[in-house]
Amino acid sequence: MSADRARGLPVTVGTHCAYCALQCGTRLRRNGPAVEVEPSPDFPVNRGGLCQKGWTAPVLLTAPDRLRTPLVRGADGELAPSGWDEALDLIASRLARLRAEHGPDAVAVFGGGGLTNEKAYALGKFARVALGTSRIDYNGRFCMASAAAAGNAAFGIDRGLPFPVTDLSDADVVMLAGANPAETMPPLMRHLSRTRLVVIDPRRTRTAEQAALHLQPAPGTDLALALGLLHLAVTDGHLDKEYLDTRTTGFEAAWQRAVTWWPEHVEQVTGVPVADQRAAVTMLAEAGRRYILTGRGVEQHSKGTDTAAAFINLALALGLPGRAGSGYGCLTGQGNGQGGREHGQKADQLPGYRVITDPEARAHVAGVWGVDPASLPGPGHAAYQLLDALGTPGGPRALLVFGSNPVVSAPHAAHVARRLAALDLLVVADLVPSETTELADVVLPVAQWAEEEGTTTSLEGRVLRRRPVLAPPDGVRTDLEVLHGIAVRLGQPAHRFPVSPRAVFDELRRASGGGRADYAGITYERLDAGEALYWPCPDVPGGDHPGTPRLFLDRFHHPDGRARFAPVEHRDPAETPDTDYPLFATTGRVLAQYQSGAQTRRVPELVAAAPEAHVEVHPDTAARYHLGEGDLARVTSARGSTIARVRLVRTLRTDTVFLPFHFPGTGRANLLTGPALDPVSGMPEFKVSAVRVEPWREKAT
Ligand SMILES: Nc1nc2c(c(=O)[nH]1)N[C@H]1C(S)=C(S)[C@@H](COP(=O)(O)OP(=O)(O)OC[C@H]3O[C@@H](n4cnc5c(=O)[nH]c(N)nc54)[C@H](O)[C@@H]3O)O[C@H]1N2
Ligand SMILES: Nc1nc2c(c(=O)[nH]1)N[C@H]1C(S)=C(S)[C@@H](COP(=O)(O)OP(=O)(O)OC[C@H]3O[C@@H](n4cnc5c(=O)[nH]c(N)nc54)[C@H](O)[C@@H]3O)O[C@H]1N2
Ligand code: SF4
Ligand SMILES: [Mo]
Repeated sequence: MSADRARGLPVTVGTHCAYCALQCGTRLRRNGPAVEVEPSPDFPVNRGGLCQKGWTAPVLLTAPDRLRTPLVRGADGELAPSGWDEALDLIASRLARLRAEHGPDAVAVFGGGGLTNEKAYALGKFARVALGTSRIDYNGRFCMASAAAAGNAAFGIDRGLPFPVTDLSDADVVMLAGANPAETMPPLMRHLSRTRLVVIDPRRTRTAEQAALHLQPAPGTDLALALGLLHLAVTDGHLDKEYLDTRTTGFEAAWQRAVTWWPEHVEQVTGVPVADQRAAVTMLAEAGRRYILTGRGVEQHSKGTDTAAAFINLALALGLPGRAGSGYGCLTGQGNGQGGREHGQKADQLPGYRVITDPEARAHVAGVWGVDPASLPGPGHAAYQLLDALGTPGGPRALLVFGSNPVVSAPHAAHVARRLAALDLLVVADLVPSETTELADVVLPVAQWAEEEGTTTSLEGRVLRRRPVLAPPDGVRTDLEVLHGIAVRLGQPAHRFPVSPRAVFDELRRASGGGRADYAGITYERLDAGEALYWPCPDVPGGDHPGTPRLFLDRFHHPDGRARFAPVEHRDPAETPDTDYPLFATTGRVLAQYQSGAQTRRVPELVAAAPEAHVEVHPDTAARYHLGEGDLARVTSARGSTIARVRLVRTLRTDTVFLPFHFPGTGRANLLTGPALDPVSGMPEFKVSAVRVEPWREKAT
C-alpha cells in the first residue's frame, strides 16, 4: 500500500468480518503494514467473540501471492501481467464484438453473496444496462435459494431471520434442521447456551453434541421427517387452532399430504425412531419460546424448497412465525448472503427484491437508471443452467465472474470447468488466484473487505457498515472501479456507474424504495451514528423510519395478511444408493475453511487446522471397504472420483459418508455431486450423491 493512499484513513475502525453472514463486529487497527483485529465488544451478535476465521482474516490482506496486477492470457497460453487500460480495453472490445455478432445474451455475468450491497446492485445494473444481457445469476443460488423461495411463498417476503439474532438468547427450545452453527457460525452458539436444542443432522456434529435431542435421518429424507412431525403435532393435539384460523391459509391441503405420514412410516423412510419424532414435537410444542431454524443440510436438495416449506408448515401449525419470542428462520450463509439476494444479481430480479417481469418494477428501476424500461432484458437462467450453457451453441460465449470460485464450488465441477474452458472469453475479478482465475483469459485484481467501504446485510436483515483501515495495494482496483471502467468503454455515460460506494448506495436506496426489501430510509450517516437499522426501512418525512427488527408481528406480507401453508409431498433424492454406488455421500463445511477455500487456504493457521480433503466414514463401513484411519480413499459417484483422507467417525450413520467441499484439485467434493436441480429454486443437490469408497494408493511417478 502506498503511504499516500492510506492518508486520511483512521488508524482504527469499527467494521465487520470478511466471511460469513453472522457479520461479527470487529475493530481493526493499522500497525505499520499489518492490521490487527479484535472483536468489537458492543456488537450484540458476537458479544465479543470471533471464530478462528475471523481472528485470522487480516492475514489475507498481505497474502504473498495476492493478485496485484491484471493478468492477460497471451498467445503462448500463459497468463502474463498487463496494464489496467490494456486489460479493460481488451475486455470491452471483445465483449462488444461478441454482442454485435451473437446478441447481448452472448455475454453472461456470475456474482457472489460475498459482494457488498453496493457491488451486488452495481453488478445487476451493469449486466442489464451496460451489457443488456439477461444472463446474470450468482452463487447464492447454491446457498439460499430454496429457503428464499419457500419463505417468499409462505410469508410474502424473504428475510432469513425475521427477528434479531439476540431474540434467540431467550429461547427455551430451538430446532436446528440441517445446520451446524457450532462450526459454521460459532459465536451464534453463545445465544443458544441455555437453550434446549433439537438437531436434525445425519452426522453427530459439534452442534448435535450440544443438543438435548439429536435426530439422525438418512440424507435426503428431511421432507418425510417434517411431514411426520406435522402429522404428530396434529394427532398429539398440539395444533394452534386460533392462530391457524386468524393468521394462516391452506392448512387443509397441507394436512392432506401429511396425513399419510404416520410415525412408523416416517421411521422406515428416515431411520428416526418414533419416540424421537414424538419427543421433538413435544419439546417444541410445550416450550414457551421456541424457534425452528433451517440450514443448508435440508435446503441443498432437488426438493429443497419443498423441504424448507415443510418445516415452515410445522412452524405454522405450532403458531410460531410472527409471534414475539417464537419464529421460523433460515440461517443465511455468506457475508452478504441476505443483501446479495435483494438487489438484482439474481436472474429474475431487480433491486429491492423486485420481480423483473413486473411492468411496474421495470418502470420504477428504469426510471432510477435513466433508461427505457423496454431496454431492460427479461429473466435469465439460474446459476447451474447458466454455467451449463456456457460455450454451447446458442449459449453465452463470454462470462464475467465477481466473487465466486465455481471450479471448486459448483456441482458437477469437472463439467463446469469444461464449460468455462469452452468460452471465448472468461474474465475473473478476485483478490487472490483461485481455481477459476487459473482458467481465465483476463484476471482483474480487486480490493478486499478492509480496504474499501460499503454495506452488507447480515443474516438478521440488519444493514451494516464495512469501513476501510487500509488503501488497496498499488495496482489493485475496487470492483466498482472495474465495472465503471468496462461500462465506460462500452459507451455508457461515466456518471451512470459511480465508483464511490456512498453514491452507489444512495442510488440503491432510490431503486429499492417501495420494493419488498426497501432501503430508502437507510443512510451511511444513520449507520455511522450507530443506529441499528433492519429493512424494510422506507423513506418517510423526517427521514427517521426506525427500520423493522421484527417482521410479521401484525401481519404477513401477502395481500390478505396471512401466511400460507404449502401442500408438499416427499420424494426421493435424484439418486439413491444401489449396488454400484451403495452409500450416501453428503457434503458441507468445517470450521477452519471457508467455502471454495480460495481465501482460507491461504491462511497458515487455518491450513494447519484443516489441511486437506477428508472423508468421514463409520468404522464398520470403513472395515467393509478395507479402509483405515488416515488412509487415502477414492470416493466415486456416477460423475467421477474424489481422493480424500479417511477419518473414522463412530457416530456417523453407517450408510453415509461426509466430505467438506473446501479443497481443490482431486480433493473436490463437487467432482461427485450431480446436476439435479430443485425445480423452483434452481438449487443443486449438494447434500446427496450415491457413491462407493475404496482404498486409493497414489501411483509412484
Ligand atoms: N467454517 C465455515 N463457516 C461457514 C461457511 C464455510 O464455508 N465454512 N460458509 C458459510 C455459508 S455460505 C453457509 S451457506 C453456511 C452453511 O452453514 P450450515 O448449513 O451449518 O453448513 P453445512 O455444513 O453446509 O450443512 C449443515 C449440516 O447439514 C448436514 N446435512 C447434510 N446432509 C443433510 C441432510 O440430508 N439432512 C440434514 N438434516 N442435514 C444434512 C451436514 O452434516 C452438516 O452438518 O455456513 C457459513 N459459515
Ligand atoms: N458440495 C458442496 N458444494 C457447495 C456447498 C456445499 O455445501 N456442498 N455450498 C454452496 C454454498 S452455500 C455456497 S455459498 C457456495 C460458495 O462457493 P463460492 O461461490 O466459490 O464462494 P467463495 O469460495 O466464497 O468464492 C468467493 C471468491 O470470490 C473472491 N472474493 C471475495 N470477496 C470478493 C469481492 O469483494 N470481490 C471479488 N471480485 N471477489 C471476491 C474470493 O477470493 C473467492 O475466490 O458453494 C456452494 N457449493
Ligand atoms: S462467525 Fe462468521 S462473521 Fe463471525 S468471525 Fe467467524 S466467519 Fe467471521
Ligand atoms: Mo452459502
